[in-house]
Amino acid sequence: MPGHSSTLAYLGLGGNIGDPVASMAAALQALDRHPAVRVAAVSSLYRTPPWGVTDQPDFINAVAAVETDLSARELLELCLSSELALKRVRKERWGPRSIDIDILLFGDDEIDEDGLHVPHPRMTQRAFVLAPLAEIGGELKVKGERVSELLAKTDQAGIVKLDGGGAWWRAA
Ligand code: A4P
Ligand code: MG
Repeated sequence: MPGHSSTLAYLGLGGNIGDPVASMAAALQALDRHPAVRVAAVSSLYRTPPWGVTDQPDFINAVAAVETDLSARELLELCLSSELALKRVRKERWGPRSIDIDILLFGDDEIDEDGLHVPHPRMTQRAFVLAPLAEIGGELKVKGERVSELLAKTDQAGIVKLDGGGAWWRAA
């Protein structure tokens, strides 16, 4: 399509029930199979202490960059539908919150609509988002500040980058 430009979006993935790595890998594979989405880069996996409600198991988190011709709203709907499909599959075995997918960034867009806020409003305070994001996009700016600088201001205690690099989602 001449003159058509796709958008580079960043997704935050996380889970702490069942087999979050398998769920996150399945979600990224499903997104990559969509004709209008290509997974362009994926961070390592990180084991992260629970943020917010701390009385729950550690999370596994990662960030993926996807190149897409979809609108932000369409991408959100695609993410939510693959979340739902995975939760439905996992529900019998492991419980309901095996995976969460957030749209962190959608190009340089600033979106404040019902049910869609981009950049993700809480991402600048969350080391479990910023650490994997810095790995694949440390030079990106969020509301004028570099991701690597935002990360340096957060509490990274207990966050562990797991070995194996960014290929984990293809193997599962
Ligand atoms: N929504 C609005 N904007 C967005 C966006 N940019 N991306 C709406 C995705 N969704 C967006 O999502 C509920 C609704 O938010 C969606 O249906 C969509 O219409 P949600 O993920 O259930 O909740 P939330 O409002 O996005 O909350 P938030 O802040 O993402 O909190 P969560 O998801 O409840 O947090 N600790 C660690 N270490 N690692 C984690 O991954 N995750 C959570 C869950 C808590 N603590 C964690 C982690
Ligand atoms: Mg969320």
